[in-house]
Amino acid sequence: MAFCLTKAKKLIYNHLKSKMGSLGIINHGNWTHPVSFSHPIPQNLKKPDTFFTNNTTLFASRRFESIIAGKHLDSLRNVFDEIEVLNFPGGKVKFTSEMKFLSESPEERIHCYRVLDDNGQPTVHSNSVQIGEEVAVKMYNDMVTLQLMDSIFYEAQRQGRISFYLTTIGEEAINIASAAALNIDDLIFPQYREAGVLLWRGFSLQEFANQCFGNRDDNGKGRQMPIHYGSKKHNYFTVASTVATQISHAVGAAYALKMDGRDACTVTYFGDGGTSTGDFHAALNFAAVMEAPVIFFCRNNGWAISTPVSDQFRSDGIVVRGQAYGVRSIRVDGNDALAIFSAIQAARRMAIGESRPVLIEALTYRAGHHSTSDDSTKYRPVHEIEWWRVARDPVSRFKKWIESNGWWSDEAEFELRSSVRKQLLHAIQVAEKVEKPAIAEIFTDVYDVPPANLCEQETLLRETIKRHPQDYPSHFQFPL
Ligand SMILES: Cc1ncc(C[n+]2csc(CCOP(=O)(O)OP(=O)(O)O)c2C)c(N)n1
Ligand SMILES: [Mg+2]
Repeated sequence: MAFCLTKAKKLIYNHLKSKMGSLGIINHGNWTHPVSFSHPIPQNLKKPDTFFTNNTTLFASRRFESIIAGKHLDSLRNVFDEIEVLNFPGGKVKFTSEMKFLSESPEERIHCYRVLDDNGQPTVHSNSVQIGEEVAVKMYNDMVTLQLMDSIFYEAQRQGRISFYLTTIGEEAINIASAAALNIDDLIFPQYREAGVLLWRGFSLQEFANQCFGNRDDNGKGRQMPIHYGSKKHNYFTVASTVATQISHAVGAAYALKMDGRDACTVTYFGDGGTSTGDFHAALNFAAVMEAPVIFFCRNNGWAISTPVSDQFRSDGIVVRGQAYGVRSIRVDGNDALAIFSAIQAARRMAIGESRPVLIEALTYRAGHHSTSDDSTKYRPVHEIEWWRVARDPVSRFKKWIESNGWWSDEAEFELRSSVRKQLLHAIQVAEKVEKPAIAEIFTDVYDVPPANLCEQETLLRETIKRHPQDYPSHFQFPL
């Protein structure tokens, strides 16, 4: 094991060599734990490297009864006091005589990177605006489309046409700007509040509607709850409800990309709540050690359903945990599309070019309810929600910027909103009319040979349909 003595190495080595023999006369009688010196000093201990590595406590906390051994120990201690830096396993560390505990919190919280101010104007010293008109306008188009999709699908759920829905309100910039800075070859491992990434990649409104209605054209064959999108074509892994399980998948996939020498990284999205799971920590550590090209994108929106971040952790958010694991990290304003774009672009370059993980913590606020199963006014003030919705809306902030560049107009706004609304209503009407998938599909695609319990469930379902045919659509009849 590498164990360098950076100061007075030679001196110590010689000193130890001369003292080794006398250590043999130490009285072991009162030692509380067995140590390796109860027998003549083994050959390998004559090397100072091994000697220090295995027996540092010998000089720090053991009590020696032998006066002779005690004297030797004192003289060795003096030598150690001269050492200022040691290369411990894991790296060099400086010694200090000051006993100082690390503070539980920094004096100042880590700063938040932003490019646009609240009025949509670039901050004075910012030179990060590298987006041209075409990309900027597409970004705005997709943010508005995401907003409209959320409001129309949310209403569809309220009307009982779909069983569940979950919006991205307040996180449109996170969705679209991060997607815009990536390459289609980069693999996405999403949580569930990143539908905009898929939208940016070309998943059509009809495909979104098919998934939410769970019809025959849904990629998942209707076997998942609404909003659990997935698309192989768009390199977007299927959403799993189990919070944070995607994080470690992204690390493994990133490692595979690296082994294959691919010019791509993986990106995994998760919320503040996701970081309260063991998966997050294991994934960060694994990525750091394996130098996997993965971008960890944490949407810190303040809430995990009704649990505020103050009940989840006491660290300065998520960004500091990256450093704790040896992962390069940045905190960005999650309501500033340009800051997100720049940070992701730089993170991608580092992840692939330097083969390393990068963590981005986007600070934002979940401006909608958690889902259609939630009423967030029961646990947070309405005026707080309103303030974030109006004063901090990421979409209108970005709009101000494209307007001030002369890339957007009121006419374009009107045209966009009415066209997207029409497309969405049409998509819903179509999706609603498409048949449900064949019921036999419930049992396919997972096992090559279905296990006994699955066969048993299939038999039970057959019997139930036979007994209550009126409760099932006609095409659910046998054979399944
Ligand atoms: C392993 C697991 N634990 C708990 C849940 C229940 N659950 C669903 S969403 C959620 C909150 C997650 O919050 P966060 O990660 O911050 O994402 P956000 O909803 O804020 O976008 C919880 C606890 C779950 N789905 N999976
Ligand atoms: Mg959250």
